[in-house]
Amino acid sequence: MGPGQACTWTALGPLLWGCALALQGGMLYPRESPSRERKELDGLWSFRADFSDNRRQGFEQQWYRRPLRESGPTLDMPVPSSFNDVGQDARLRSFVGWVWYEREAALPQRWSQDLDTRVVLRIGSAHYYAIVWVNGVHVAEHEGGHLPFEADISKLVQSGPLSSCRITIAINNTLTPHTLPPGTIQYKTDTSKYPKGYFVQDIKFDFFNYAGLHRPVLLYTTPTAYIDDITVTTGMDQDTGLVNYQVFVQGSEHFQLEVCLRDEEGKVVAEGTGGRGQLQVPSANLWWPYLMHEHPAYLYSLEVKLTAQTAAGPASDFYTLPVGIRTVAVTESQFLINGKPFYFHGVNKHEDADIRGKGFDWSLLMKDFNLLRWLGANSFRTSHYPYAEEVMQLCDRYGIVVIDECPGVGIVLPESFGNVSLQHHLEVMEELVRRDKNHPAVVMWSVANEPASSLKPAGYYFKTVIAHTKTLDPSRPVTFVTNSNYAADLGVPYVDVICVNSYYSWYHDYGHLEVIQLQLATQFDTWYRAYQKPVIQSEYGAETIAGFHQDPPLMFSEEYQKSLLEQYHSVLDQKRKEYVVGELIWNFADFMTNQTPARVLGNKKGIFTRQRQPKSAAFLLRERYWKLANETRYHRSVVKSQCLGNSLFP
Ligand code: GCB
Repeated sequence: MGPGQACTWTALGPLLWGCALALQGGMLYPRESPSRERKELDGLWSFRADFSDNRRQGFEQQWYRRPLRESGPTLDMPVPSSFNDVGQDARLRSFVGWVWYEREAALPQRWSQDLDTRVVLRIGSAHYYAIVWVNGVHVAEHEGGHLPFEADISKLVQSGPLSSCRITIAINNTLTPHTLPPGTIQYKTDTSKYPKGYFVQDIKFDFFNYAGLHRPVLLYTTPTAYIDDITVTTGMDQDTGLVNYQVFVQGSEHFQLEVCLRDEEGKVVAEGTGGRGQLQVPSANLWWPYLMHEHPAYLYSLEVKLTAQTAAGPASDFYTLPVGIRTVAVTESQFLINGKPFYFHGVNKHEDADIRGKGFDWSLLMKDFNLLRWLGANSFRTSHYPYAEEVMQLCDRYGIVVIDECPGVGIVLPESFGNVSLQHHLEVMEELVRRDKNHPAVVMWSVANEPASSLKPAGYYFKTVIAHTKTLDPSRPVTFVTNSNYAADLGVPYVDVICVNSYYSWYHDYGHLEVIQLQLATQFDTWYRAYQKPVIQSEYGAETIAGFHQDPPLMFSEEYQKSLLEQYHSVLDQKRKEYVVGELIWNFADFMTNQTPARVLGNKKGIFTRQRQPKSAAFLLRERYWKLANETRYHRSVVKSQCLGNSLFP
């Protein structure tokens, strides 16, 4: 399929998406093993934005056919990173349309010569729509900026005497009413005010639409007969852990599978054969959240070995998957992990930082996890899109519980509730579940944030998305996030847990902290009375400029943020004894948004600055979270054992 056929380009530029993706195969994270190799392609890529009026020059001149530098001037662009904030060109910061990335990759000789090797190109995230060529040949297309996609490029790299391959990726960040998240292009046609052809991208969500190759790009190999996917669900029978596994194989009809589960010491605790089965682990170590057990986040290793008959003879493939044994359940008023009540005391995050925008960065990731643990946070929501796979792996390893959200944010236009959008939303949920289903840290799916779900089609729309998600994964509850103002929310009846955002004394009754307690108590009682489901305060907070001080507290000062939080906490302390099962602050850190008069260099509701330095509220929250952890019966000794060096528990 050529680029012209893939999508419909309006005369003036941005895209109307018409391409439905058929989901094929698994999306196992590429791990090295005796049968698999990886080659990272991070670093500097050649880059060129297509500034032509219709943004189509790159396709008209087929920039993918030759080295990009031969098409015109290119920039050096780091990968992973957003392209927006790296340079000094204001036009690039707000660019809407196609940008082109290119890089040559030198291949180990055996990859191109050994015909029993399968070579795969994997792109962790390309925001928003991507088309990929290798040596000028179209190999993949993908819609959606927060989930990985792959192309099997073996035939291409094995078809001639090649020692390298040229990878070209064209990426379009245009959002339409049918993308997730949605957006619209507004054409400004008044020539007394705007130059000819002028347009801007309008979005209804509150974070900057960063774009580019945001996550690692890599090549990896498998044998031609290979382990394509593994699905694991876990349970408990008394103190025996149950690990149900299913393994999918591609490339051979004649094969054997052996699986073995090892504990953290490397000891084999259970073994099995065949494509599906149940492993039983006597006296299992459960995967517990951070601060809930003296040994949280216990991970076993599921080793899968495939032995297949291929035309060239027998071949083996090995893949090792970390497995946490845990259960999740929801009652009328509780969220249970391993049968014990779990209270979410955590944060909402964004993938966002200076210069790199949404680009993945190990140092930033470790800093964030160190801050989360310093704070005593046991959970976060991936507001408002799936985060990098490496983030999810760290959550598994550190016991940070995740509400895993899809990019269904800013869905407010009536067109965004039609069949085209619905179909795409279902596909995104499939991609998300396929990617994250095996993470013990993920305890709930969130299908959207604050959609305009009082609009008539919203009831059917969300009923369908939630039901579909439950079919994809019957092992986890499903939610979507509403707002306290949306009394007529047509989606809420279908969720398992009610997640509600509210901004009392911020977007309403500005400056009047004294009304928070009454309004918040009313909010909780109203939602609980209507549905008898556990409730999470999924967002609350106040805009705060670090270093602004006012006593008595005034809006935007650190004191106001602290006082607002304290008012919320006193109601949360009453209601968590009844049916409130969590509180997630908005937001972990300040983050970039579109420029508007209501935002001062972005959203400043972070308890940390964008550079990850604490505001006063961070210390308040830290004290609260450690106390919450300490109060719970099961946690007491645990918190003591994990608080070495924590002055709150000397
Ligand atoms: C919300 C949204 C979040 C915004 C936040 C705010 O309700 O879910 O995306 O950033 O409010 O600060 O206005």
